[in-house]
Amino acid sequence: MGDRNGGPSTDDRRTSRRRFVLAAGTLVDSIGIASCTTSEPEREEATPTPSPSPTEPEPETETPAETPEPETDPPGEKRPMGEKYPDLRVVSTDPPVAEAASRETYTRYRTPIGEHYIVNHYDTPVLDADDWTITLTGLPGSDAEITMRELRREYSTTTITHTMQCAGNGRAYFEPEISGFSLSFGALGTSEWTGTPLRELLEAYDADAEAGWLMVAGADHPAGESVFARSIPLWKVLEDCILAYEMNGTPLPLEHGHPVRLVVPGWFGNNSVKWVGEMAVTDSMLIGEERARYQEWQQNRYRVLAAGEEADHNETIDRFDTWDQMEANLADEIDYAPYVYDQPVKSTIGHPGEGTIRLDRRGAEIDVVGVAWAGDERVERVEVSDDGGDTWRDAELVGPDRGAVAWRQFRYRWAPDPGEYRLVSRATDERDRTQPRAIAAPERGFRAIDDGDYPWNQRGYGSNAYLPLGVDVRVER
Ligand SMILES: Nc1nc2c(c(=O)[nH]1)N[C@H]1C(S)=C(S)[C@@H](COP(=O)(O)O)O[C@H]1N2
Ligand SMILES: [Mo]
Repeated sequence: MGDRNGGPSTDDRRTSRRRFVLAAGTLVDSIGIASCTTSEPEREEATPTPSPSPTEPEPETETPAETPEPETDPPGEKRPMGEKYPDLRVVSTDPPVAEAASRETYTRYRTPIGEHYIVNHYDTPVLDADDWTITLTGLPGSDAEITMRELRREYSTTTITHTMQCAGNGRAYFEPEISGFSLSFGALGTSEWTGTPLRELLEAYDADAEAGWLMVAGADHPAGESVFARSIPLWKVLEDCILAYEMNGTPLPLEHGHPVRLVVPGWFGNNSVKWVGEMAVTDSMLIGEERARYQEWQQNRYRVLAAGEEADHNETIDRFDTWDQMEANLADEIDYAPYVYDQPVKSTIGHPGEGTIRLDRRGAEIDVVGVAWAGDERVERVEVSDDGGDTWRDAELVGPDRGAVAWRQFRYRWAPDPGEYRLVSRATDERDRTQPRAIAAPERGFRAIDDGDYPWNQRGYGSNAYLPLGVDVRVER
């Protein structure tokens, strides 16, 4: 891919077309795709790239798409999504929703802005950073108005590499079909988010560290519509949440929350409220009359509801791992429907994608590469299967290790004979929890967990089942 923006970048590091030497065990930003090319069916006669033999040094592989980040000088430019983000597959234009169009996104460590999914429930607001303020209430003293200048100048600046995934990623694989944005594998990305640690800000205003929750609300709702707001437990806010104003070293693009968004590391994307306008320290989650217009997205929408269940409203809960809540619900240890918070362990193959691979000689190897993440937990292991999950082989964890909330890359050297394969990957986290097999039928409810499957749920949230995420590959010689 070329330089779409034409003009020179402000940051040479981003535009320099770095080359990465691929050697076994070397940490690379982009895992090279060795040996073979995946060709579209109609381009089958394309000459395959010669395969290196294992004893020869591997060729230098250019990063497939070191695309420059789009120019996003505040307040940025609002353009049709398909035009502004040609590497995304547009799922909806009103509101704007788009996911990574190609699995190649998951061969790279850092997701370029142009390949990072977008999920907006309302139209993208255009806000002016220069006179933007965040109202902070629920303090022992008087309410505060925080300017962008204060956020940038008066506290330390932190950068977090965070793997964000929409709770609806994988919704397209639910049967019966679920209405709502039909996202498959691409509502997932890992960016570097830079901003102010909320701990410092809250301490500066003497916020009560014993209060249970922080309410964070976006400014994107049209008049009269429910406010996009989330209640985040204060322990998590104080641990690692930031108010971010940069993404991958550039000012936040409009669609990603310009001028400021919350980032809740490791948790599903719905928690990372964009266009933050209001925050309040509270004793309970958003509930009751007082903030009636703020509750929809906290109490009703982002809940894992089995068929026929209704969302109950709660003042407080004490488990935040989404999968733990599902298990606890099944075991009758909790009586509330799970809230969508921490992400369960999952992996996604980046290469090869669906299609035909030509081998140029017997024994040629294909690198099966991808990413694996587990929310607040570390990934312990990734396995790959070429027979739809009947037999498994360990993949290597490679590339940067930036802590639990950022994905790991994996690589498996595959030496297939000609034939047809269903490639799948399965990750396991540090608590030995692994990906379920398939998405169960609605009738199974949360009992699906006992069968090794993922529970079907009304809004198609949170699936980490490995089978539907697999790729069909045909190998020819
Ligand atoms: N104010 C506001 N914040 C929001 C949303 C929204 O619609 N409004 N969408 C949420 C959802 S569902 C997701 S998955 C992430 C997506 O962030 P991204 O578009 O930067 O990838 O933002 C979250 N924050
Ligand atoms: Mo989402």
